[in-house]
Amino acid sequence: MLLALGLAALCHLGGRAEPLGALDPAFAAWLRDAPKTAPYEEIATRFLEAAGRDPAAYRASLGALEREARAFFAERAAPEAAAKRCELLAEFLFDVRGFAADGDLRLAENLFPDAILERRRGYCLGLTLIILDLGERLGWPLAGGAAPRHVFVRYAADPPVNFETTLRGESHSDAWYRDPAGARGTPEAAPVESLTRRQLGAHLINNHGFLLLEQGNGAESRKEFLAALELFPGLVEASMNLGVAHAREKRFDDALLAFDAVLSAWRNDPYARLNRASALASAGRARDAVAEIEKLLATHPRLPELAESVERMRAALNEARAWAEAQAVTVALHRALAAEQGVWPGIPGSYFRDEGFEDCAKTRVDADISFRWRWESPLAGVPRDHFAVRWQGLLEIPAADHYTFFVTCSDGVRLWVDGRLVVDSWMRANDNVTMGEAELIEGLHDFRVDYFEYYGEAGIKIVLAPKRAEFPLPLASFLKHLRPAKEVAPKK
Ligand SMILES: [Ca+2]
Repeated sequence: MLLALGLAALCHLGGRAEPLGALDPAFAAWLRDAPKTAPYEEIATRFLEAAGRDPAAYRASLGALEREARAFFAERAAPEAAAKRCELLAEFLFDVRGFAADGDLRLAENLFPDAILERRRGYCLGLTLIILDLGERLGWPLAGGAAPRHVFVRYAADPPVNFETTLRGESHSDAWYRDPAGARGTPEAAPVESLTRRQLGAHLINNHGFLLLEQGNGAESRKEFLAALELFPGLVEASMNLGVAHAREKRFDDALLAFDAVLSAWRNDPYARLNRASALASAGRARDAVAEIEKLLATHPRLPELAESVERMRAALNEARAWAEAQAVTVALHRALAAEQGVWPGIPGSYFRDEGFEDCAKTRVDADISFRWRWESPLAGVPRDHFAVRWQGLLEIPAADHYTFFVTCSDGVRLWVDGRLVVDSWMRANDNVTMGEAELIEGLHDFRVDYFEYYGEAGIKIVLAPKRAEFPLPLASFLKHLRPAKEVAPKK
């Protein structure tokens, strides 16, 4: 798994590390006029100075590393072939010297080369800068390489050899970095290319800005994203980060413009679409947000961040009382997931040995929510009194209609559809008879029921009545769940 680079998302909240100061703009000014062959050591030195750090410590550590590397290569009759050299470099850095990749993008120590040398841990960009500096000292023709959201090392040879810092120096083809299948969310038609030194410097500024943004310093971060874009207008990551900075400060029009810039460079980029959809939802443009999610699902239904993002967006829409749109994003997500995983009847129920949903005894799939346990325990290992059940799965609505949930239970119950509380009767009562109503659109909805038994008789029964139907229907025919990895075969 590659480490993402400088990818800000609307979901991240800042402020856990020591506050960073803004970069001295002198660094960007120097990069603008620096010669094409400015040494990597000078880039690292000026970057550290601009960040208010001590470059002397970096240079001393790198000098020591260089001496060790020279001794290591001298013992091994240093080969001339690029691929072999890269293999030996990987062995030296990762096996002998113990360097490791650290995926935490919000940790400043993973970016600054002096801190990386001290900790022997860093993320792709910081590790790359160190290796470029070291390689240049050894007289090797190294350059930075860039794929979307990622920077790596390239040895200029025929053919060039790529050196993946986050995978212990493994060598992979450009096609591997491009990954058009989108399994890693790599945008279509995104280039894999070598970086000039100025472009590498722009990456450093962008990632420094990302740290500021994550710390909640939006104003200074935007200055750095703009400085990075001025040096390297094709730095799509900086446009993305700029959009996130705008969105967090509720300048949604500016944010949308920035995300559009990302999408024009990286067609169908799923993260730009997610950020766009979030910004639209936050701006109150619920229908446009749903349309954006539909587009995203068409190209990247398996994106790991998808479910969480949709849930957050749905919460925002529910809060704005855009009920239909909140349902629409959920139904769209489930349609895509169902096509991948399959939908099974029944709903998973987790049975707890307490009333507070803390001590789970068992999770099983229940065909219906219709139980009369009376004075008995619901299942082995769960007490007769003071227990709780949480059912969580899908509700398949066959046609848009006004639906009423009728619940009888002992004792308390709460019921949610697509994150919206529809039934709320959380109390001790042996004859708890309650109901709730909702306009529901067609499709697979999120469905959750929390139930607790206090004392005495226990049981719960839920039926569902569409306005058009003559009688309430058993819930069983509506209950579904996505097939998890491990599951017993469903009954019937
Ligand atoms: Ca009871």
